[in-house]
Amino acid sequence: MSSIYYSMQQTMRWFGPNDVVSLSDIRQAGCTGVVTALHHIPNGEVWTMEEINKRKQEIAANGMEWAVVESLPVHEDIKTQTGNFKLYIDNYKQSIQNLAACSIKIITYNFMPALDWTRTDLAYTLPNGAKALRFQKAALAAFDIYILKRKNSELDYLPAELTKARMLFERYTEEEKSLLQKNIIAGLPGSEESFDLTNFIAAIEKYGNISSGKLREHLIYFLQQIIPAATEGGVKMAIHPDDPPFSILGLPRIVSNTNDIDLLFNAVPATNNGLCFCTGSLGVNKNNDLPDMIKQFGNRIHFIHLRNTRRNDDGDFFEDNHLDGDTDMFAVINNLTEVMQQQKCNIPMRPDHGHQMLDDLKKKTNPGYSAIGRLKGLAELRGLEMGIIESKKRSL
Ligand code: DNO
Repeated sequence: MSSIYYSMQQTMRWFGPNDVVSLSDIRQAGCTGVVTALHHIPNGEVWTMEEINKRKQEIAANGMEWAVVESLPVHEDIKTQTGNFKLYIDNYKQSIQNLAACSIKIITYNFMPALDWTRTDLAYTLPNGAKALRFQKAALAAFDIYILKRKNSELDYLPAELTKARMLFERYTEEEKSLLQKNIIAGLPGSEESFDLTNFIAAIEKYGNISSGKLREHLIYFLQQIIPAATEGGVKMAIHPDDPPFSILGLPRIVSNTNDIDLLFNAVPATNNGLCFCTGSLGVNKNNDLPDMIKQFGNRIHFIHLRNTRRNDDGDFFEDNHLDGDTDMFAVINNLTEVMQQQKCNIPMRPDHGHQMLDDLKKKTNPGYSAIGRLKGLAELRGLEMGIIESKKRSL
């Protein structure tokens, strides 16, 4: 075996100049790459080379590179194939071309209807006092049935879930009700949309006639349009899986498991049509065998999010320490290491989320994206990867 050993490029997400975590903090955490987006450009508009270069230079001035775009947003009209979707697809292609011309060659995006990632509790206190993000199914049901009052929503839950949701809702104070609503629909960090109750109802009504089969057709159409432009520019597109990986609030979800992902790759075979392998999202479904998925989709994994969750039998989960939880992080990194040697590349990885802990408990932080929790996660993951690589090298 050659002496070059490929390993994950360490990166962190940065929400731009207004982020409380600075580029210097990210560099001190040991990162060489930054994951960011032009959040100030409205969804659907073209990212110009001028704006891209400005951001790129700011990162370079801090001694790092803009390694991955996360996200280049897919306009809701594209997902529903209504309104100006053709124009938005053209604009999307143009943004891909502009990014390619600026040498930024990995783009993450998602195709989740209306909402991006969803949690019900952003300050779940762990026994050690740190705070984690949590998804509680009964809380989501309580929001759905009693706050959103979605038509026929009761039909989506089991009798035991309905009872739990009612009991929970009856216990909520007014303040807790509005916090729950805000957590679910106001938009978590990085989300492309933010809603109040009225416009959220309008947004989900647009999906009234869109089954998961239809949504998949829309995604495949979108891929057929954009992947040739990506291939031409040498850009790797990395779709982010659904988080959580199941349907919520009656909305279809189509990137949740091996079968879903396989359908997309079979429909549009170019390997530029790839995946952001997010262990935190996929790991919530106990039927997803993550180490196995890495083997199966190895040549399509263009970006990695490492995070661990712990679920219970009710369908709830919370974000555990990066090395604890239901995902076997050793097996995940071990298989990713194999993939990188086969593909002969260093795949960028970011520690996805982290607990709010230590000094960050006193600060106003972006939920999931505080500095110290991510620093801890990254340090642990980096150590685990080094151990795996060194043991492979030394046993040769
Ligand atoms: C949550 C993130 C998501 C992700 C987007 C990608 O922390 O993983 O916001 O960035 O879904 O488009």
